[in-house]
Amino acid sequence: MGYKIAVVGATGLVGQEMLKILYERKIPISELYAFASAKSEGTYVEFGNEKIKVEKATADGIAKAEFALFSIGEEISLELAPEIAKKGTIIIDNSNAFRMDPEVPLVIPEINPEDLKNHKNIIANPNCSTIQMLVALNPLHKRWKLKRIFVATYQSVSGKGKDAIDELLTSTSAFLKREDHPPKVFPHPIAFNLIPHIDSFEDENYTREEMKMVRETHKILHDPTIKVSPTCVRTPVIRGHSEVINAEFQDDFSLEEVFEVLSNAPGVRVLDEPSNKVYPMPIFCEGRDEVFVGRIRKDLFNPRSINMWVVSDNIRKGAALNAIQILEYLIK
Ligand code: 2RA
Repeated sequence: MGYKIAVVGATGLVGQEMLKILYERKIPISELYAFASAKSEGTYVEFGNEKIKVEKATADGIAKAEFALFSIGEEISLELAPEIAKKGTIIIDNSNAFRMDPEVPLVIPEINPEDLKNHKNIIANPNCSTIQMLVALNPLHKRWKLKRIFVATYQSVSGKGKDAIDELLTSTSAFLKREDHPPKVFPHPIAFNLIPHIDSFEDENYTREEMKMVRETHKILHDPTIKVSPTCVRTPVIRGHSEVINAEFQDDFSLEEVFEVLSNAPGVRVLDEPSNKVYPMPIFCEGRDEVFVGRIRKDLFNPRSINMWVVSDNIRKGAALNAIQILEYLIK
């Protein structure tokens, strides 16, 4: 017994991670389809020891599957997903296309799996920077109620895809050889630099990436009163997003209680032994499922606030793994 599953965007970083995780977690599959844009048609992707031929993403093709994991970009999701959903396929979409649609559940399985009950064949996967922030904060929110979040992200280039990784590597090498390497993927050189600009600018000079963190937090926690103050920054790191978080709660707590709650929280791993130089870092989180939390300490001037440093593999828990955990809920 198994399910007919399609990975749509199978040649991208997230699509390939989805195939890897489907295999690792032994998801029961009777037929596996790989779809991508026309330029990858006829190429092959790996699934365990098998090679799967990539088909061009079309509504009729994808509708052969019972479940379709989409990571092919907002435009194609908007074009294909509604039609495929009408044909009965359940879509878990990793793009921004449907996240704020009131008819579409936006789900982090550790937090709001009950929202899956009311899906209408499209479910949205949240943005990577929101997922890791909320996996770390929700257990504390359940105990002491969040009032305000200040967050600064340090996002790796892989969040922008394979071309962005290539740009980091080639521009780093060019920089070391003192050669010119004008940026194509990023708005400024990324090698040996930080770019406080991810996605386009919206109202009030916040970026779309920053506003995703605000709006998605409100939707997932069902609480539009939580004040979220984000700044998103691209860093010359290949994989793994990091976040500095200062969170203020409504009720009193001790630091020992925070450690206890986080140590027992689903999907969280506390790495916090400053005297032994133990704290999360992106190079050690690559390929791991957990959201890593460290540098946990009380705010010096506000006893109801804490500071922490949160790191996670943005391609895995920030995208592919979260989608497959949603799938696991649906087939359970
Ligand atoms: C990024 N958040 O890191 C995006 C990917 N979804 O660019």
